[in-house]
Formats: sequence, C-alpha cells, structure tokens
Amino acid sequence: ADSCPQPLTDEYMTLDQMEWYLSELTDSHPDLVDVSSIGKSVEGRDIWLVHIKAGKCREEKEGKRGRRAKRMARRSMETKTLWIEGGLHAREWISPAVALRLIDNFINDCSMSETNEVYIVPMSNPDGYKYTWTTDRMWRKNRAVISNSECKGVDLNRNWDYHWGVGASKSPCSEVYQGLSAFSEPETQALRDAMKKVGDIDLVLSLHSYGQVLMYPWGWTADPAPDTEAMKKMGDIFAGGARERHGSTYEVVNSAGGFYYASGATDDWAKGKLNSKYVYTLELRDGGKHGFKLPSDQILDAGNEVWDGIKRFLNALN
Ligand code: ING
Ligand code: ZN
Repeated sequence: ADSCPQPLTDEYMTLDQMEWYLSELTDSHPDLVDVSSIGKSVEGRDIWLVHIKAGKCREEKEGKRGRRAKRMARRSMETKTLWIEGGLHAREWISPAVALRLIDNFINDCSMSETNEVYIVPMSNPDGYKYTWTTDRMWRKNRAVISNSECKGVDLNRNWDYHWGVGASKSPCSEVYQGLSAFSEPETQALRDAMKKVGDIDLVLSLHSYGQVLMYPWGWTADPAPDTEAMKKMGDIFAGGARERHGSTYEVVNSAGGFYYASGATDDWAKGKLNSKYVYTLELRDGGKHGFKLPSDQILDAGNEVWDGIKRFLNALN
C-alpha cells in the first residue's frame, strides 16, 4: 500500500503527470478502481474517467474480514452514485487538482467508497490545460478550430444541450462562445455519453474556480429548478463541512440569481435532461485574492475542505 501512487499535494501536475498517476492507479487497485477513456478531445487526447467501485474497498484493504464488514455496511446504507467533473475550464488549475485529491480520498476511506458508486473525470479539457502550460496561462475554452474565424475554442460550459443558446455568446472570439450547435464539441459529447451510460446519478458536482460558491441550477433562467429546497438544504450541509477544517466559507446560491445568466452549462443539463436530484457547480478557492492563479501550497487545504463537505453531504443523504 505504501507504493501506491499519490497525486502531488504541493505542486500542480502537468497533463503527463496526471496521466501517469491515473495509469498507475489501476495497477495498484485492480479491483477497486477502473480507469477508462470516454472519448477524445479536439486534438486527440484521451478524456479519462475514474470509477471507484462500490463494495470493493474493504475487500481490497482487509480481505475476508472486509467482505464481512462490507455485507454489514451494505445492509445499513443505500448505495448512492456520484459524478464529479473537473478541469472543464483550462485555467482553473485547482479544479483538476482537487478532483485528483478526491480520487485519493475516496480510495483511502472505505467508509465513503464502500457504499457509494464514485465517478470522477479529473481532466475534461486536456487540450486547453496543456495550452495553459505551454502558451497562455489564462486560456479557458477548448482548442477547437472555428471555421471562418481567427479565434479558437468553445466554452465547454456553454455547449450543453439544455436551453442551449439563450444566454451565451455566438462570437467565436468570446470567452463564453457557445459553439455552432449544442454538443458540437467532442469533450462535451464524451462527458454526456458517459453520464448517460451511468444513468441514475444522485449527486453531480462540476468543479470550477474561483469564488468559493456552491451554485445550484438553473443558470439559464431565474425560475426555480425542481428540488431547489433540497439542493439548498444539502448545499448548506456541504458548506458546514467545508468550513470546519480551515474556516473557509462557501456561499450557497442559485446560478442565475447569485451569479449571472448562462445557458449550456453541465449543471443545467444534468438537472434538466439527466434529472439528477442534487446538482451543483462548485467554485473552489479562493475568494479572489489570487483567483485562477491559486498558489500550489493551497492544493491540499482546498482539497481537504471539499472532501469534508462531500463527506458531510453523503452521510446526511444516507
Ligand atoms: N464559472 C462558471 C461559468 O461557467 C457558472 C459559473 C456555472 C455559470 C454554471 C453558469 C452555470 O462561468 C466559472 N468559473 O467558470
Ligand atoms: Zn469554470
């Protein structure tokens, strides 16, 4: 177990380092963890989905004794399914970093992974991420070539097919360019297809930065979404957990009301088309001091407080 690879805690990982870590994961946890490519980016890079399988953690760590404990645990709790998406926006480096931390947390804490089916895509926009390392640290979109435009890239959080096109830009040079049509991009197609394949997802978390805000849909309209009261209540429970360790505050607000109108985001699709009950966009650290360029010595604390919030959330659901 000591030889298990870990995501870096004090430095942002390059795309290559992330892929190395993910490939080592299945070697060290062959029964518990499954890593598969759900599709390719515009430039042909794989988009990796990490599945931490329910009912496998105790068995891996404790053998036969664990199998008994597993039966007991299963009897007392209902299995929930979680989907966590990171790295959709290239410059928001803390998002994939926290997603990788959460993978590590779930693998090492059987009290969470035994009874929950966990799906995490830590890096949804590999081309954009690569570009922020090589060329432009503040790049947000993917790297799609747009015909008849000298500008590149579609905002992958404006390209999802739920009331697509009502609150985003039609201009390819905009940071929030919605694309030529809903799901025009291979990255959003891959995420959509993988989410549909999982199907029944109880909690969808889309990780962004920054602002320390937990947002619930809708983003396209100010009208309330189904389960708004439940999402608010459970959002407060998340925020309570996330505040405990370091005193960080996460404000729970409606996307459109508390932020700005925006259509075509992951969360609206997950709520409107997939009908998941609990759907959030989480703006991670910080509150604005460093913004997208959050110092890497905050990765561990940022990850741990989100982990605390998720644990509190899941325990309250069960
Ligand atoms: N923020 C989100 C964005 O895509 C958001 C905020 C979420 C708007 C959901 C609308 C719907 O603009 C960041 N930081 O990307
Ligand atoms: Zn974002």
